[in-house]
Amino acid sequence: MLNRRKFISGSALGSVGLLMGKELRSAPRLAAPDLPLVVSTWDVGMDANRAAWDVLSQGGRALDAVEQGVRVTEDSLNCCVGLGGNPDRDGFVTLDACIMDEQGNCGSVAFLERIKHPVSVARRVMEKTPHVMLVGSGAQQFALAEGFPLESGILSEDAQRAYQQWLEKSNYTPPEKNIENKKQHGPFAPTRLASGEWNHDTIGMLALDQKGNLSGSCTTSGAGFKMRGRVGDSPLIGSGLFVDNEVGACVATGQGEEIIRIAGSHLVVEFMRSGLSPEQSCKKAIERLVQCRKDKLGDVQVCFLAIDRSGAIGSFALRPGFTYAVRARHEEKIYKSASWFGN
Ligand code: SD4
Repeated sequence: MLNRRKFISGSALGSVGLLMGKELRSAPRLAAPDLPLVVSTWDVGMDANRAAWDVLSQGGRALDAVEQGVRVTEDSLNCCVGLGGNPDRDGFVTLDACIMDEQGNCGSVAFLERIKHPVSVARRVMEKTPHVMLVGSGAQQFALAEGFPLESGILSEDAQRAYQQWLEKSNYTPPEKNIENKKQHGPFAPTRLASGEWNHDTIGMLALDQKGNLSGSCTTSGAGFKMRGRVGDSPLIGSGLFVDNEVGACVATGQGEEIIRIAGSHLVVEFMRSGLSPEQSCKKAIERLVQCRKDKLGDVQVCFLAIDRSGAIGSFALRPGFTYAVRARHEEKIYKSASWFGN
């Protein structure tokens, strides 16, 4: 049963201050002269933000910033985003990404194999086709025609090791069916990594440029050892990402199936449209999920990160552990998000 007494209000969390070097609570609202601004999910967002900042600080466009920013993470061998990520259960890395600009233009790719920068392919879909989304071999064919190189498809060392380990049991257990985990930890058991951390196989980024225009991007290798062909929320406009220049923008990370069910990022933006702050809006979306799914949520994590058009930043997650990185003129910091289950 869900226990609402566990719901800790944002204001109570505000007094906790710095925790593990990360500041709890969302960043302060930035006055217009403090623009530009970029935020992204998880600690890996720090490096990605730097690349985005190079674009933004020179007066560049938010759209270019969010593309350049997450390309850094797609390139990195130190995290699971991009081709370095964990494969599906058949041993192939399949990538999902999307991008959206201040005019409602958007592009996305899903189930894309052997292409290093899905976010850039998504941008080409947006700019060079009459469509929003290309998937699988069609997306790869388009990428090749656009001059993206075909990569080897060989798994990274870490992914190879993880896959070999997974193959020992080949245990495909979608979170809501993970009975053992439920028995051990209750219906909202912690997520799966041996290290105890959520697997950061996704980065989502939102930027507000000097002109006050918003854009966002999201890129992922998706859930490790997923069924072949499985696509999560990350490439789905409205689920993994949504941008409305009149209101704000939101990006999601965590269990894609749950985020899709509530069209999470769009929902957060709509809450902002109704006058709620970014943090209140993220929190309302998590509440909606909890309300809809009750004890069906299994051991999943779901996290939202949002900014409004004036530069206010907010986040909220289902469970503790979600972090996000902020880069603005006077700050470069990782924040720890509040969550439904406290911190
Ligand atoms: C997915 N939302 O494919 C992604 C996974 C994720 O941190 O965000 N992992 O469901």
